[in-house]
Amino acid sequence: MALLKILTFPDPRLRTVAEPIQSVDESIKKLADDMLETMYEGSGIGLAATQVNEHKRIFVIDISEDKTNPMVFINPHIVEIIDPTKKSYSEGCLSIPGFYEEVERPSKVKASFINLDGQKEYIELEDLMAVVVQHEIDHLDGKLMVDFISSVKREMIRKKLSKKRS
Ligand code: QAP
Ligand code: CO
Repeated sequence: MALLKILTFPDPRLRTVAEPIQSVDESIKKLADDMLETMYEGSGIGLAATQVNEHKRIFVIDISEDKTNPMVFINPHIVEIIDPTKKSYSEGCLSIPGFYEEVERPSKVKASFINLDGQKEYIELEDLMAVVVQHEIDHLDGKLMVDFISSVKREMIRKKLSKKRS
């Protein structure tokens, strides 16, 4: 296992659109392992490959209280918006350390993804799982939670994080 370096907003590499994964081989399993270690080390609940400068369509999450439920999503898609009613959640991001902002997203969605055994899965998501999965898929498309807040707030965050060294 290895810790990976997390890119910080406004690093332009966070805007890269990630490429689909062709086969779930050992290099992908190692990447997933390293991403989980990096996410736990940063006390995160979700981390997308884009954030560690690997532009492949994979993210890891663990929303369990005791951090014992790692999940790996490969080539994820939102296949259906089951309940389009927007729900607001105070989101954080390991690439935007120290800032939490309210973001509205559809409250219930159906997602598909490939698991580490290379099999396709479908799951219905609501509550925090729906929020985190939509947030992580956005990363793979080069989108960040700050894209959904006011430009005044976004520029303030950009200025504060630009002054810090990473
Ligand atoms: C995405 O984000 C998420 O500012 C995952 O100083 C989180 O794990 C989506 C973190 C919440 C929706 C709701 C943030 C750690 C972790 C920070 C994270 C920080 C340390 C963020
Ligand atoms: Co994030």
